[in-house]
Amino acid sequence: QDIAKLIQRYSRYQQSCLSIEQFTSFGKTAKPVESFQFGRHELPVRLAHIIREIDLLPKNLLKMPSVELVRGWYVQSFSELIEFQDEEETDEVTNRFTQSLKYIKQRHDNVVETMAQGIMELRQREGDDAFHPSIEYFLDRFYMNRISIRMLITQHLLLFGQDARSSKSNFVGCFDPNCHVVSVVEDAINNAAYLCEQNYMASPSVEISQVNAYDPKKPVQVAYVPGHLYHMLFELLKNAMRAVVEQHGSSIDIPPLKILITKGKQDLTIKISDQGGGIAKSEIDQVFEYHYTSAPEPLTTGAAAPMAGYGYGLPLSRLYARYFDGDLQLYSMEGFGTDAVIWLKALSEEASEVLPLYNTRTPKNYEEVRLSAQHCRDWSSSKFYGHGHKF
Ligand code: W6P
Repeated sequence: QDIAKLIQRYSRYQQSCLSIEQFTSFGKTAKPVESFQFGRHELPVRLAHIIREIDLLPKNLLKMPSVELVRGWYVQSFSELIEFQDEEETDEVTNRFTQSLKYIKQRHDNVVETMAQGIMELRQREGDDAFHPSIEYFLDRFYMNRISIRMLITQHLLLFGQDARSSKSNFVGCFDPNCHVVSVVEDAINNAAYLCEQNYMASPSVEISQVNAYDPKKPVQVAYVPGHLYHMLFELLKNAMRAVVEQHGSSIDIPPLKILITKGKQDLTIKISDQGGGIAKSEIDQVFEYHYTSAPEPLTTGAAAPMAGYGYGLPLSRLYARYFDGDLQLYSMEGFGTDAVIWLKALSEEASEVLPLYNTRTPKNYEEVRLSAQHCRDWSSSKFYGHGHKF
């Protein structure tokens, strides 16, 4: 059957959003063949949804070689998975499926870099005018879809693959049902501080406190993916430490970072406060853009790993937070400092995947994002007349 037709068909199936509770209970009891039955349908559905959406990108971007390459990977993986639809549910087929997932995961390892490359090529060729706001909208959806697909594949491989973990730890695949938040925070602090020392010969100290509102004697724990939590914390801490050291580097007493971790009935919240001079309100949104144009050259002194200007770190971290229905925001007081806040769902049944879905109205949304950039000027303000208009 024609692959384009199949992609259309699968993009009309509904995606199944799983909660952390579902991931962990499934992971504890499911047999390989059940994971095969779920994955052989759900994975092509999620791939189809995003392939349809890639096809809505502006034509000039779609024609960039890197973007064509990425699209080709998605179609290839879709076709490989479709092959399993009518297969018998035997151990042999299940093993072949597992092997396939391993290769598919590898094929997509460099999607983020390659997509970024395509967008840079477009900018080099056509200038910043080629930069549709629809690209930011797309990338959030595209990378969220990728996070979700890699989660499904990773879970299957960790639970049923060649090097499936011996069940000594309490982990269920990449989930820790009792993730000790302070430990992950300390881990991220150590690595961010090390990087900061390498780059600036100094790093701020960090004061951690926690409040477990409903179980005051216990440390704050949550069912989560420690890898995702670490990723967000490391990114925020690098930014906070860099800001503080650049602001106070020469002085003897650098103001410490303060981290507050709280757990209520619904929310687990982590706040990182720095006194790094802050960012103006007008620049906060840009910090979450994938191609923050005025980003400085990667900050590095010699051989050390870069401390990073704002690259993809912050927008991707926010996606990790939102993936299980949490969020990540910055509150800044310019001239003083910044609070970065991560919200996670405290209850594993409420921590449910948030996925972009393709439906008949999706093309219209892209059109509207495109238009809203010029269209909805129904508040007067001098900043709208900044460039491009002569009066
Ligand atoms: C800053 C800029 C920033 C980004 C993310 C997290 C913390 C901070 N602090 O000054």
